[in-house]
Amino acid sequence: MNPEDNGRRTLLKGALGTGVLAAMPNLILPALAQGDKLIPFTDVPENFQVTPARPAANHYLDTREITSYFTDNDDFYIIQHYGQPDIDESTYRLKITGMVDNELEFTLQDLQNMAQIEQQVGFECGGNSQRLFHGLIGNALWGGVSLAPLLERAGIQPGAKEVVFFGSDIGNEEIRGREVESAFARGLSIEDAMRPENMLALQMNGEPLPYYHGKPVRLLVPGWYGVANVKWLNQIHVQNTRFMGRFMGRDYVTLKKENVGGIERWVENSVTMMNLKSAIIRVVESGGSHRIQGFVLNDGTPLRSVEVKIDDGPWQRAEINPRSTKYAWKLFNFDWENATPGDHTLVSRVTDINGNVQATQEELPEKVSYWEDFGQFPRTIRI
Ligand SMILES: Nc1nc2c(c(=O)[nH]1)N[C@H]1C(S)=C(S)[C@@H](COP(=O)(O)O)O[C@H]1N2
Ligand SMILES: [Mo]
Repeated sequence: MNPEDNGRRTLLKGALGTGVLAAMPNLILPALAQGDKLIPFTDVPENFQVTPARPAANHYLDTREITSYFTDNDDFYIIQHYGQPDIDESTYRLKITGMVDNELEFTLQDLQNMAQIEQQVGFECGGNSQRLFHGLIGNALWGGVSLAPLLERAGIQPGAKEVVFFGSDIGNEEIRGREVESAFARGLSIEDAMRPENMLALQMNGEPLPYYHGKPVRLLVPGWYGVANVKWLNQIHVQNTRFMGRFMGRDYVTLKKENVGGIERWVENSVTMMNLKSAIIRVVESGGSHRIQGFVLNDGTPLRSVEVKIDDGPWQRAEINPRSTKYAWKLFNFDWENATPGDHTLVSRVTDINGNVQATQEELPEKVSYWEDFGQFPRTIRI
């Protein structure tokens, strides 16, 4: 029995007053039952080890071990660039400043007293990669307050262009020979900031936001790469210039060759919405039959299909977990009939309703840099 599923059941009952979701079978990626066997990938080095989350360290998932729809709070990946500030909740303040009619300040209690919303949101780090078997991913049920009404209450002034979200974590950056103190921050255009799905999360899977994940308040921009989801949020600033801090202008900047109005150019852009991506995370054998499992993440565009290809065989349709909501990750299953002993290569690809197909590495534009690694990911196993 998966303890997390248990927690989810309690939580859904409490939060929604219904057991509808909980009553749905957890048919995708159940914990390994007795007699089930994880088939080892031959592309995972023997010394590949995932350590539990620790203070002031990054953490990723061992994707072979994903067994539940919501990622456990203690296991959800962690990326923090400037350490982890420990914020005293009793003195915590969130300020809204800059080009607004009313500058506002909220205590944690103020935010907790507002109308609360809940959303399933999964995301990945823009630096997630095949090298980590795509372990920088997670999916959770987030609770908190909607962002747009707060910005409306502050009253964004004409001429404003950008909303900047500052975390309370501060690092020393050397910029052109000069040491400066800099807070983790990201900017959104006014239009992007006003998306109705953006929220300030106070809760994660029914618990107060954990320390590692931005306690007490973080921004969530559903459908975007993780870097947009500013943790330990303490200031929202409205301004009339683009924000060009490290995590907008220097890091999390993709480089690729693109056709720009008929001219081939090298283009750099800050990572924004998640690209359409799927990957195989494990193969389970049970009673002689094999099941290939994986995940999909994207910007929320509905999917048409996920397909799996075994060796040089045809693309075959996988089954997508029906409980997945718009911004949650989508887990998929493929029953592999008559798997023969020996070495095999497995790959998945996802197609959305607009007909966008996940590209192979070779089909991607030249040098989609380290950031945004969303090509097809062939895996090798031995049966
Ligand atoms: N304040 C702050 N927010 C942050 C970061 C950070 O270093 N500091 N890292 C970002 C990055 S790069 C990612 S991928 C996500 C990771 O969120 P998680 O650690 O809760 O999984 O948080 C984002 N928000
Ligand atoms: Mo990230």
